[in-house]
Amino acid sequence: MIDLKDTRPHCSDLVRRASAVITRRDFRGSSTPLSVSRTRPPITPHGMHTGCSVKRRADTFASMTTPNRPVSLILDTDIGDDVDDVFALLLAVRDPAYDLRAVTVVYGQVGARARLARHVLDLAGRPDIPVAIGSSASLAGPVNPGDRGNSMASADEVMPGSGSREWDDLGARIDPRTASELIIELVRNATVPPVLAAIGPLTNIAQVLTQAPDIATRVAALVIMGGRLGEGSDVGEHNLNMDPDAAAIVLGSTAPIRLGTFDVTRDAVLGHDDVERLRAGDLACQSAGDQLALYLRRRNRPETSMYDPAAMTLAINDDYLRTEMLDIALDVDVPGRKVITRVDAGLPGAVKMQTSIAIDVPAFHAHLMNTITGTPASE
Ligand SMILES: [Ca+2]
Repeated sequence: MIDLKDTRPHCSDLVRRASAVITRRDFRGSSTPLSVSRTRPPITPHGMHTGCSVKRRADTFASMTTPNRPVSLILDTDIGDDVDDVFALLLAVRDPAYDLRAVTVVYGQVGARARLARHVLDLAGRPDIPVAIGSSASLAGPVNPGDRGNSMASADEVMPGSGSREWDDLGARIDPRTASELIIELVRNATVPPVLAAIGPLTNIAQVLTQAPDIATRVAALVIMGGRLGEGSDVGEHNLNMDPDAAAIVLGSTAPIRLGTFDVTRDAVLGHDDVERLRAGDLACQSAGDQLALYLRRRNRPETSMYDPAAMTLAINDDYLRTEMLDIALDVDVPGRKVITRVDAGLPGAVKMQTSIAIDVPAFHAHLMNTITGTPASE
C-alpha cells in the first residue's frame, strides 16, 4: 500500500462531519485522541453505498483457529510497488505462527509481481509455496499505467531483469492456475479453515467471492490492509481506492473481516537503520534490505510504513494491533476512485468488522526484524 499524498479534490463538500472522538490507547498506557469522522451519506450522482443490509458478524476467528497450531494463510499481494509487501511475505514464511500455503498477486504488472514473489520465496528457501497470477485490471477495466501503485518501484533494480534467463525461469515456475482458482481450491479443500489476507487492491478477493460465495464463510478470517479512519479519511486509502467496486463487494460480504487500517498501521516503520541489519542477513534478508534501500531512495524519505505486515498480524492475534468490533460504513465513489471508510453504526450498510484501533510500535518493530533476520537486535 502506498502513503498517498492525495492531490485530488477532497469530498469535504460532499460530507458533513459531526464530531465523534474515540480514545485510542496505546499499549504503554497513555491515551491519544483519535478523531473519527462521522459523515452523512454523500449526495453525489456518482456516490453509492454498499447497499447491503446491516450484518452482525461475530468475531469467529478464535473458534475457527486452533491454539498452538500455525494459522494456514493465503496471501494476496501487490508486491513490488510499496516495499512493505515483501516484509509481509518474509514474515509469513519466517514466523512459525503462520503456515503460508499460497501467494497470489494483483493489480497492474502482475507478471512482474508474481516473479518477484517467486524470487523472494526461492531466496527464503520456500520454492514449494505456489505463486499464482491474479487480475491486472480492476473490476472497472484496465488500470492506467500511470496509476499510483502500478509500478515496481521497490524491486525493479533488485530482481532479475525482464527478458533474462532468470526472469524466464521464474515465469516458468508460476502456478498455472489463476489467483481465484487457486484460492477457491485451497479454501474448499482445507481441513482447517485458512485465513485469507489481502494486502493489495481487492480485485482478486472480489472475484473469488463473486465466483464462489461460499468462500466467505469457509475462511477463519479475511484480513485486509485497507481503509482509513480519523483525520485524513476523506481522501480514502490506496488499496480500496484502486478498485472501489471490488472494495464494495468485499467489505459488504459476510466474510469475518479483520481490518488493519492506514491510520494505525502507518505508525510501524522501517528505515535506513534497518537496511544494514537486513543486508547482514541471508539472501532473502539481503534482497529485502536492497528493496527497502531502493524504495527509500526513490521516495526520498528516511523511513517508510509497514502497513502490510502490521495488518497481517491480525491473522494470528491482537498482540501488536489492538482491535475493536466497529461498525464500518463505506461511501464508494467509483468515478472518483475513492472509498471513504468511517465508523458509523447508524448508517444503512454499516458492517461490523474487527478493526484496528492502536498499535504497539516498538513490539511490532522488534517482532518483524527479529523474525525476518532470525536474530535478536544487538544492544
Ligand atoms: Ca501492498
